[in-house]
Amino acid sequence: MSGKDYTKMWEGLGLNLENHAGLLGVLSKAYTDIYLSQKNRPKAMEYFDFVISEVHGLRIEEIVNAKEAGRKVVGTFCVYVPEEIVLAANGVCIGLCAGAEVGSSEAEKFIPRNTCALIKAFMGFKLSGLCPYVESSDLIVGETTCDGKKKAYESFNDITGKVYVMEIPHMKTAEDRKLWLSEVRRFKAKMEELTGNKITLEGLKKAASIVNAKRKALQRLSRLRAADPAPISGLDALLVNQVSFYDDPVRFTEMTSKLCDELEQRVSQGTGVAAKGAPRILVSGSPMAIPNWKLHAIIEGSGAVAVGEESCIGERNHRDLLDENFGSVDEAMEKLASRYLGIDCACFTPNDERLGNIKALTKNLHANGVIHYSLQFCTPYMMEAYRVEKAITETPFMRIETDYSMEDFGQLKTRVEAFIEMLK
Ligand code: BJ8
Repeated sequence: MSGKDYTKMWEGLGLNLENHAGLLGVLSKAYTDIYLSQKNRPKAMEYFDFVISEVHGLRIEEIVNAKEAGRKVVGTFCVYVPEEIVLAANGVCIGLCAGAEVGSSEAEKFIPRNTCALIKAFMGFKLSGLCPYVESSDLIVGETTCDGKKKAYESFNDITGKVYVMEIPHMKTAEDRKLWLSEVRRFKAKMEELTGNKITLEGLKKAASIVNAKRKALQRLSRLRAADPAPISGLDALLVNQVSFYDDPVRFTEMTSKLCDELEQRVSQGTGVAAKGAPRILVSGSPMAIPNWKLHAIIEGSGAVAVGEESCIGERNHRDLLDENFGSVDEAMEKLASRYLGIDCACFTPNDERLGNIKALTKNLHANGVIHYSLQFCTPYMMEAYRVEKAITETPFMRIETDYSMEDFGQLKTRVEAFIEMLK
């Protein structure tokens, strides 16, 4: 942290100060052990180190200041929620997914034990008074993607009183597209009501260019990871993708572009984070929210490099740009609906696009192994892993199911090491 004392701000947000101090201590230790111990990191990662050190400090202060200036804060849990609409209403959009095992016993008073770790974590963080993002949100947007989230939002609304749910269809027929377009329009109306600001064509154009610029910077980062030797570790690239959900989008784009400039130089000089020819792994599946760095730490601690994340905290979030060629607010809604319905979440059936996307990514990133990662009890991704395995015929494949605890760390490490050994 910057050394500034944020206690008053945290108190004002209603955090449990004792629990919160414990969480920051654990986070800081994990970050030092996993991130700061890496060798040969790009210099531009210093910015992201700083962001993490201030993730509950300076960034929250910025958000609190934005609220005082009259802006509304919208927390989201899913990449289907159109960020452009939030920005066009002059709102602040932040991702709320949580990646640490916190407050499970509290969460289990509202949801079953066999719920995925991500859902348990967002309930647990709130119930333990640990999440300044949830506390600063004026509106929390949920979605009807998987059953676990859909039902957890009912309890989450009982607890917070600020949940709004978007209905996401589970197929992509013409009728589903109509339903989704009407949901995008309903969300626009909700944002106008929340903020008191009319969403205009000009506002949407500006928002589209901000969000597309962020996507382009992330796409550039993704392409640079195709080089051998890889110019950046998977851990660092994952972190950049995680930060993209929290940071101010314009500043984030600028700093990610700086990182990419440095990576381009590294590629031209043949500088990498691992030796040329080191095994290259594509990680595919459930999202990895901050501070879930477990699998990447295992992969990279075993002598391989994670070169891509086929995940919502990764490719699924930035692969498709919004078509900015719209001439009216209604046309913008249609383009938004179409762009967001292109996302290939395992909650859809059928979801064949995802299989093709994984194959293309494996080829483009020159991955020589695919590790399919599902959070335990994440039925959509656990189920779809079987179809992915059948589709990935030319590349060695491995399926992993785990949660946020460290109990299976040793067992996973043994399996991943054996897999990587086979790739050499
Ligand atoms: S678009 S992946 S962000 S829903 S891990 S809570 S799916 S049981 S997070 Fe997701 Fe949107 Fe899909 Fe992406 Fe349910 Fe699975 Fe838990 Fe999950």
